[in-house]
Amino acid sequence: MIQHAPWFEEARLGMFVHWGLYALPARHEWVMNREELSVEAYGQYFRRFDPDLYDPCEWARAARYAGMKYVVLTTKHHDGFCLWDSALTEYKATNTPAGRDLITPYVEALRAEGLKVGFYHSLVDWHHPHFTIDGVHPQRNAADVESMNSGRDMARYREYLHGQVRELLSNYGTIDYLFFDFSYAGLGQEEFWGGKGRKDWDSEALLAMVRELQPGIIVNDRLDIPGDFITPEQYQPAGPMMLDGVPVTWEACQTLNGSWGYDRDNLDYKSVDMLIRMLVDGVSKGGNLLLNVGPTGRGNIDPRALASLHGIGEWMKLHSRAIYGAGPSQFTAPPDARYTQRGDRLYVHLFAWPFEYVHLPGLAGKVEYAQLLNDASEVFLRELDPQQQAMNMTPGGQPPGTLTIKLPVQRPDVAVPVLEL
Ligand code: H79
Repeated sequence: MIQHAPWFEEARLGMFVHWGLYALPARHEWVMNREELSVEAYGQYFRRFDPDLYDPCEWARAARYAGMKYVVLTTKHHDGFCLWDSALTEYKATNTPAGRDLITPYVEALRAEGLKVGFYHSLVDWHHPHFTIDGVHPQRNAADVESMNSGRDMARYREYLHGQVRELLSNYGTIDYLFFDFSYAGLGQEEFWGGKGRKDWDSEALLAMVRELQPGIIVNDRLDIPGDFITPEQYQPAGPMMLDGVPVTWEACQTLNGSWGYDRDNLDYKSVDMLIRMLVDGVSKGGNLLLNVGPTGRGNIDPRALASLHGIGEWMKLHSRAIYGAGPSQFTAPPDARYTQRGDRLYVHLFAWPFEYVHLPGLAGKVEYAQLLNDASEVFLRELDPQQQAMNMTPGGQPPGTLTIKLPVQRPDVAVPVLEL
């Protein structure tokens, strides 16, 4: 647990929002880099950024309906475009057709819905004139890279980075959460592609400033120095995450369809069932899920993403007490199931629906009462006759200490049925 922010692990589910100029090309937030668009070419989106449907109250309501407890918005992504009225750049929403600071209404909307306020801020900046270009591109040589970097001075970018973070943490009241993205020193092959890290950002000083401005804030782990929690990106860890043998606070960030920014033609949507299984899997291993939406260039969340959030909300309405404040259990779940535990309540999340019986190793004699969580209907704990078990007449062959629970034939019509013991 993060000592100064117990709310975080209690929350378990948050919403990531990737929103910026890349919503207009609508083909992944790395489009500037992937298609090697110059700052000039990318400028067409700056001149046309006109989010007439931007209503962060709607975002906040959608997040709350889905059972999310906090929201994290890209104040600036790698393209360098700023959603707030920074005094340190002209490359900001204020100077687009949007014509205003977009962060103020965002923080106000979250607070009005009782959600914790999170900022994402990119360390990488493809727009700033002093951010040095990394590495040797397959089509470039070292001399080209050096000439492209002539006149670039990372010290000046560093000053800009610190100044902008100071603005964000000074001008918008209490900020609960900060996600820096990202350091890529130490990934290997630095001699090939560079690799920026703590020296480039002056991470120690940056983090000290963050904590001084916002003593209650929690900060992720991508400054290339330790933070408050670690952030697996687009994968589910195999078990509780550990550092030097000690469990650490972690939060997986995941996309709906493989892209963070709005990606019109990407139809690789995860089903609601899969998203809920990912949430449950994470909580059973002690982690949070930060689930991303990428609003459109008009500022609304598109119907496909809204449908996912809605489906999650339907499930959370009935099952959130198996999620909020829950974590791993000391007991081992049977195949195709996950356990989450809160106090003396054990929750059995059934990813598959077996015929009649589910067998829970090691739980015999430990459970007083069991019910389906979705409708509080009792399910019977079954005593197995050892003689019949030996003859395979009962759903037996289970090792001693196994608790058997009798399930209805009809699987409850919810994404993931849960037993509460
Ligand atoms: O904002 C979302 C993504 O855009 C951003 N993080 C999430 C939250 C992100 N995308 N990719 N990454 C972070 C990691 C990218 C790593 C690579 Fe590379 C980019 C591998 C190859 C190009 C940088 C350069 C690291 C290695 C070489």
